[in-house]
Amino acid sequence: MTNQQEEIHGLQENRIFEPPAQFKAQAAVSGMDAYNKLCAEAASDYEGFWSRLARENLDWHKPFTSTLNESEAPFYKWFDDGELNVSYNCLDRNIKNGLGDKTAIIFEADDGTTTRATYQQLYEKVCKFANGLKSRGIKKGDRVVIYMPMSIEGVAAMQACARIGATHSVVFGGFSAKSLQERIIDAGAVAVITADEQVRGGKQLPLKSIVDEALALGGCTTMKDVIVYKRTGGKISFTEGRDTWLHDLVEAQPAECEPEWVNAEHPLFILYTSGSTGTPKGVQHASGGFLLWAALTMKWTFDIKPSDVFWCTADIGWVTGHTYIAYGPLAVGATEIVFEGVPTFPNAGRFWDTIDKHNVSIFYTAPTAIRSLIKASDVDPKVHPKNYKLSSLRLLGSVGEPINPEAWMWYYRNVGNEKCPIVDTFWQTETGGHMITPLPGATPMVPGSCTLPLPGIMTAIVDEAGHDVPNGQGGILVVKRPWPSMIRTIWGNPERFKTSYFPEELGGRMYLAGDGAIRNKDTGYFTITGRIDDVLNVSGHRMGTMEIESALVANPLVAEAAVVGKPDDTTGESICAFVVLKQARPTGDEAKKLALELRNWVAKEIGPIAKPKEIRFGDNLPKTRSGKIMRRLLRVLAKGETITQDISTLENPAILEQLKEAS
Ligand code: 6R9
Repeated sequence: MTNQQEEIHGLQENRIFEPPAQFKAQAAVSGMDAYNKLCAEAASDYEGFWSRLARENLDWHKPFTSTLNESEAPFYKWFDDGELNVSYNCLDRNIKNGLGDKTAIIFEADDGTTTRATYQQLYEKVCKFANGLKSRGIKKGDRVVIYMPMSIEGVAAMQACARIGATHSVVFGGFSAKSLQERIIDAGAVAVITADEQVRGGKQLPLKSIVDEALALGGCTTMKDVIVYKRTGGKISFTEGRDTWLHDLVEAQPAECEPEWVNAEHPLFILYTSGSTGTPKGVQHASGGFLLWAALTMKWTFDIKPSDVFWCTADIGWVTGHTYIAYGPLAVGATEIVFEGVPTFPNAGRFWDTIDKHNVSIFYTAPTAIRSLIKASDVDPKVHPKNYKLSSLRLLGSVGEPINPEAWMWYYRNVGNEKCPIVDTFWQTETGGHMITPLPGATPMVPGSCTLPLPGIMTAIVDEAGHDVPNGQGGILVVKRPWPSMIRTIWGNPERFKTSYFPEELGGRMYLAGDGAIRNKDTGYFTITGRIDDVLNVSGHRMGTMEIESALVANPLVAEAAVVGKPDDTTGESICAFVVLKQARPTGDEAKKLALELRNWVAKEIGPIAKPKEIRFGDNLPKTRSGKIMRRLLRVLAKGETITQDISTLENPAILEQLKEAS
């Protein structure tokens, strides 16, 4: 391995940070002995381990007798003769335990206005919402799309669906009408819950009109209801018979709603995520196993205590917002922040200011946010975290992409004041919750490494034939045993589930994460080296290169397109598109104009997050004699590096010169 590779893989990182003694003394999992004991329990009696945890951490309406059912593997079932309700476990259970007057949610609006809901108030809101949905004929098993801003109502919408056994599919508010329409059709949704507008960084942005546009695109044959939460009072149009204001829907509803008891395997939600090929996949999660892991990782990874104020900065449109906003914190009776705004408004001190304002004790964000705030505080020292108290913090977390050691150190020193452990949590939409992460009161931390799998999570690194590779040698990250919060299937496409996640090449029983990883020779610690498929990670958002390419070639001007990732200091990766137009290759101002047009086109087709940062025009793309685009060469060109690889199979070497720089 070259020095550069070693650096990337964090192998040269030899700084070790022990968990602070004070933290360790009070931690749920205290010390490596406690961690090892849990791992040993899982290793000696896997089902016994999970069945104990499921009994201890959830309230069951009908207790389960079967823990893991492997009869239809890889379609694994957990606790599948048990019955429960997720919303009951998040609300009623806490009220029964005397937490009715405890604050469940502190809503911090974009403009700094604060609204609170106690567990009792949230319970009433959710029950009225659930009754309102029922009054529209929405029932157990129906799919409901949620296209909402960050709000108490957004969380309540998810909880209300769970309460009546409807399966929600949250679509991130940044997705376009077309993406929304595709998801509504794929899920066969009967209703969309949305808001008139959303507010971000002082600007009002449309939501309801995008829903109108999505439905006008046609094909949403199952769709009957649009329910609209009034966030801004902005002007929107209303379709009689189809559209209802949320406040009208819930007004006369009773504040109690008997939960719908569902089987543990009942689909709690579908969440679309990008894969390497084809359209986004509807990742389906089950009720019991998902909630168990959401609750348990709140206790293990976040060491949640009754007095904590927990803040996960994700959006409910992503899996992080599902597990660590809508469900996990409520399942353990915590107080959490729901944040509407952006990290840079009114200035780049917003996170630090909000931590002080609400005495946040556990803060969970993405490396891309940290890196952009490092930059911002270099430019404007007033927003540097040292200008804030931040004394309420006791634990920091990171999620979404690898955190580089420099960003880790900055976070540790300046935000955590060298007193807070950092949990670098590796997981995915498909895994439902954390997989590999330090435990804050146990695991010695190494910047840039997500360290060790949680107890019961059987991760390994294998080669392409599925054989274990020794520590120190990179390979493919897999999980060798099923776990409760794992993806159950791809909605409507079980075949794709099998081929994507349990490929025959690996024996058909190992979960393929899609990431490369390497374990440290001495410590066995995992470092994630990035996706091994054509999936990009831009600001922690997953995007398939194929999706962006399809969007580009859907433009009448475009003949061909290839999209690759390019390392980016702030966003981790950025999107670089190589485009061949039907017309002659544009240059100068013409190229600039067309690049802008195509970027806006992609925003319209998928959403602004998928906009290529750079577009380069060529007369052709580098291809093999059999016509395959040589993406590895494009990746080198995107980085601005010289091609040193073998190009003997390349049909048209002259094209490389043309694609070297931005048009
Ligand atoms: C939770 C979430 C999953 C992909 C995953 C990997 C990357 C997430 C990471 C990380 C290194 C971490 N990823 N956390 N890579 N270290 N701590 O982000 O889900 O949107 O499905 O993305 O993100 O590449 O495969 P999702």
